[in-house]
Amino acid sequence: MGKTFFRLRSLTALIAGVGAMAGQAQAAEGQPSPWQISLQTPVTEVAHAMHDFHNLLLWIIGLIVAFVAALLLIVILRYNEKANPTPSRFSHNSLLEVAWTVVPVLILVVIAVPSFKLLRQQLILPPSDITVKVTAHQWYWTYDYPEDQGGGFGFDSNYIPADQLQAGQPRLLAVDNELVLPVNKTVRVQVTAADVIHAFAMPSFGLKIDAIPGRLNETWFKAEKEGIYYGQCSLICGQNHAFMPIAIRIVSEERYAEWLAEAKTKFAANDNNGRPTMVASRLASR
Ligand SMILES: [Cu+2]
Repeated sequence: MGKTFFRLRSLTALIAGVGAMAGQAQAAEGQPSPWQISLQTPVTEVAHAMHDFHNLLLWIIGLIVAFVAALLLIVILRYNEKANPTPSRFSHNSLLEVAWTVVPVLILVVIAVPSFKLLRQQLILPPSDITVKVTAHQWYWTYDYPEDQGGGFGFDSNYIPADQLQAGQPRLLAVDNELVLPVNKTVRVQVTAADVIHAFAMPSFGLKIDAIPGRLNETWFKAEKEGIYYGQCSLICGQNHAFMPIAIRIVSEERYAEWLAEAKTKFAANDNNGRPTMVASRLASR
């Protein structure tokens, strides 16, 4: 009786624990959370597609593991020396050999179809509403807003050291100047680097692209939800690689227009910042 009660109690505790973990995983959007067990909440079409693909693969992998484990168990139990003292001596079975060649091929085809679909979605840029240029440096990011889209300024984005954090700012993710962009707009992101290779990555957007000196890479996103989203440089780039986070604040269209006006004054002194003024139409033609 006591034992059963104890078991029941551990089971309840386990269920509560898993529930708490699931709750935790959903608690903080746009950033990792303690005990998170799945991917970060997706907020773009591409990120949703990535999650679906991930879940499909999880099912396929799970079924293969279960199948192979069952075969192993059968072999161990039924064909051990004791249970099967005189083994058969055949070494070929044409039907089986065809099956174990064809079935994996079919599984790969099932994986390939959504995989290529996702790649198309990521790599073929839809017509964009806004362009921003991202330049990686050792060890911070520079964001440029094109002149012909109400911008014409650029600024640096540095992480906030742990002893200067305000309430609610996550350590090693919060930055002084966030990349501000509007919700439900297709944003073309042009990525390059000024020194070594870095990578611009935003898990909630399903976005990761290399920042390579002398090369202009392009990607895109369309965020469905306002909020603050965090990412990190994702290619080891030197001693302070862990100290160049990415913070994107997605705001309403009205707020974005206000921010553009404020930022124009705030970053006026940075105008050009030694860089040629950025014009989206000129960059888009590349
Ligand atoms: Cu980096």
